[in-house]
Amino acid sequence: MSTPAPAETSDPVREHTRTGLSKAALMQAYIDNLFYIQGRFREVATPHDRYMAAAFTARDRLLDRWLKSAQVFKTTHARTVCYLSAEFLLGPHLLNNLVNLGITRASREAATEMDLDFNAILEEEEEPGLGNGGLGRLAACFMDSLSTCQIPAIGYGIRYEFGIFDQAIEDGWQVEKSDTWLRNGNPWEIPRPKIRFPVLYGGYTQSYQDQDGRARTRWVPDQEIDGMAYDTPVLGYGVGNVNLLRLWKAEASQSFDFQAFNVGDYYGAVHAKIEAETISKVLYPNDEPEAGKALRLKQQFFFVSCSLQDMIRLHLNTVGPLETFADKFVVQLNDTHPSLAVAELMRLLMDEQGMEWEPAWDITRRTFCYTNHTLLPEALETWSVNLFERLLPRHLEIVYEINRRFLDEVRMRFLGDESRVARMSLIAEEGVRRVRMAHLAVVGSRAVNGVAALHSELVKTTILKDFHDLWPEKFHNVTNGVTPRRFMVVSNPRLAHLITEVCGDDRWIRDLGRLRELESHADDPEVQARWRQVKTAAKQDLAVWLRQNTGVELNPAVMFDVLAKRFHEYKRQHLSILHVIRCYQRLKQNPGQEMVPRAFVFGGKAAPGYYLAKLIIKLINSVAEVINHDPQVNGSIRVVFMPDFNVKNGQRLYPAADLSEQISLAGKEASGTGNMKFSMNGALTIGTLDGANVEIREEVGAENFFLFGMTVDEVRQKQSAGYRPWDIYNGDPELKADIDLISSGLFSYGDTNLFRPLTDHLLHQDPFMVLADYRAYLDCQERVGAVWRDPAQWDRMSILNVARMGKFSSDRAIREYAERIWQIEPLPVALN
Ligand code: NBY
Repeated sequence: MSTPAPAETSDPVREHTRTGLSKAALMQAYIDNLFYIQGRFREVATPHDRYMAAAFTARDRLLDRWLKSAQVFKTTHARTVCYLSAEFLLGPHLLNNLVNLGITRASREAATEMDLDFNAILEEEEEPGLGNGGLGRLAACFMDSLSTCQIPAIGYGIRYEFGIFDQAIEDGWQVEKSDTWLRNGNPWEIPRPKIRFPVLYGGYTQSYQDQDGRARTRWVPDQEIDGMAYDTPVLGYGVGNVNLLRLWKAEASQSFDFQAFNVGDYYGAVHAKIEAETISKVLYPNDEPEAGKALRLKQQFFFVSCSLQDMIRLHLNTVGPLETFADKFVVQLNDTHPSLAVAELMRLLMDEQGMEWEPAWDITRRTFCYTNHTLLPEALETWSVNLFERLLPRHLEIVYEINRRFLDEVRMRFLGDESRVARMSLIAEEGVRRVRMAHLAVVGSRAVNGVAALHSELVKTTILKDFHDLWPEKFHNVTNGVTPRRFMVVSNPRLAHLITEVCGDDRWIRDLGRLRELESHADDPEVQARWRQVKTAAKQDLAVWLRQNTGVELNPAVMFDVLAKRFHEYKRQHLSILHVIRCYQRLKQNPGQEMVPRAFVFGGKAAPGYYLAKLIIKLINSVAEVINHDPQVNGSIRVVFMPDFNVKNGQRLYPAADLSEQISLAGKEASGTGNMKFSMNGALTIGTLDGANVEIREEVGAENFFLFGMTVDEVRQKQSAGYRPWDIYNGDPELKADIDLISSGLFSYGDTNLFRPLTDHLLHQDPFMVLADYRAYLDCQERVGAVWRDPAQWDRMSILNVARMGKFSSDRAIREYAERIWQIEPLPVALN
């Protein structure tokens, strides 16, 4: 038995040091780890040494629970969720693990007693940025909730050596810097050099007959690389359950390597090694697919193949025959990025395990479920048949065969409807032939879901309508959620304490519906005063950080109006900057006028190749430069761009926001999750009827939400009537003045061309209808200002927002997946 040392050791001091949760045990553990792992005395330890010693101290306590969980899962043959995702945007581990272990206070006290700066130790951690935005962060929230909800699970993904780039702002422009998160070592992962699988690419296929005379296919690849596992334990909050996040690193195949060495080709062998390692080298920094990137397809196949081989190995080792594979595992595909898994499982079952098509297909279809995250047609992933064939010839054959059988079914059901057949085919035939990954995912899955109610409806009626006609029962909604541990307890401890005090206990942390207790205190002046103090303190913290990192000073007494998310035209950061420009012009024209003072805070990264998104960042910084230095404005408006919006910086932002901007064009944002994070921290939302905004408004009440803008239907009508942004510009003098001010060169040192690509695009195309919603947005901002003038009213609304956010815990989302989609029950692991 691989029980950890403590249970068996006869040395009580040692036992205590590795697993004990008291202040004394933590102090001893820290000193031991500093000495035995970092090889340092306290006198000469660097800040990084101190962080590592603290991290190992937390990790020891996770490992103890992890082994217990593994034993329980193994002996009970537990049904297991495998969450396949190309991204896991985890954020810093240390404080989150201390919270989930329940030892934050003891750790803080231990640090104080040893004369260590606890916050400085936390700050030292470099976050693993293995994701782009919402999709990757959702996977991380789900890992936290899977463990907290006691669902046995494995997260499978890629251990990118370079995660999402670090963003710097130079002369107002975004500049990308490489993210070297592994440079100083990663104390949270455990390398598993023996858990390693070959991954094959290229070559050709052959037909042959097996011993029983059955026709079989053999794939003769021309490249083989290895995937090696790195495991990170993920502990749930206040439970003994620890799940596994298993990320794959690409390495040169050992067998390939030996071959090359044997023929004396030393340089060739080293070259092959470098080439193999590029596969997990870097995360693609796009939040939409980039066409034709062979390395990206290789990455997808790489982690999918390793993960499925690992699952088959686990199944054969524990349960037995593969016929029961779909009873043991359910595999959730996080978008189409892992959808090659459908073809790869078929290949493994048939070519490697000798199964026939029908039983293999039956298992495959019972194993997978697929989550869609986008409605934008340009963001639906496709791969050219040529590239697909060159890298994965065997999988293309399998895709063709799945398609042949599938289209027969469609023809049978919809006699004579050949245009439907063409629409539904896994292969798009117009132009260069392409494989439609979403169609592969739907055909190969037993459940398909969208990520908010509106989005799931639109999935059924637009992009996947034909599939919904065929299999209505396959379609589900599971509205996204976020983890209240990281986004409330970890990032906003003052608010968490206040809530615990007002609610009477801290059970809300695992049962977020209990926040409803706050409702009856929403009008209590004393609670309101404390609520306001908590918000102001968070704003002070943010102001200090922003001053140190950007030089811009904010007054914590003014409204913090925050827009932070990836930069994309559909998210309409430019709508917000038009409002900023409007406020500025009003002040200039009428200096004496009463205006609610605001600090506009922006944050977010743009894909490095997305020119317009980067130009919008430049515009924000240019507007900030002018406004912040205009003495006539006298501090009533300030604009600041927070560089490098990532999980760590998000945690500084959410607690400090008064107003949360969720202003995408209706029908474009699948769900949004930042909207939930802001609202949970007491920000009021100004937003459109898009994504999860709709449900947030339903929950908090229409009177506690600032709604503006066209509905999905109105957007459609306007588009089909022929949308003419130019007419709107000419019909609204204020709008015209705002755009003209940009064109005038005021924000670009007289250069009237710098922002022209943006203004021209708005005036003549405006695909996301910024101009159409401009007036409604300004009017709504007026209502925001009016409420702000009445602090008691604002505080009441803020308290009610938090009180009614229970639905948006990722625990609720995970329970819905578990019950409706995965058919899996919680399996508690005792906490000793
Ligand atoms: O997923 C986001 C949606 O835009 C957002 O509305 C939703 O709340 C969130 C979670 O469901 N999508 C997203 O973040 N997508 C990506 O980051 C992404 C990354 C890579 C690629 C495509 C999308 N890619 O094809 O490479």
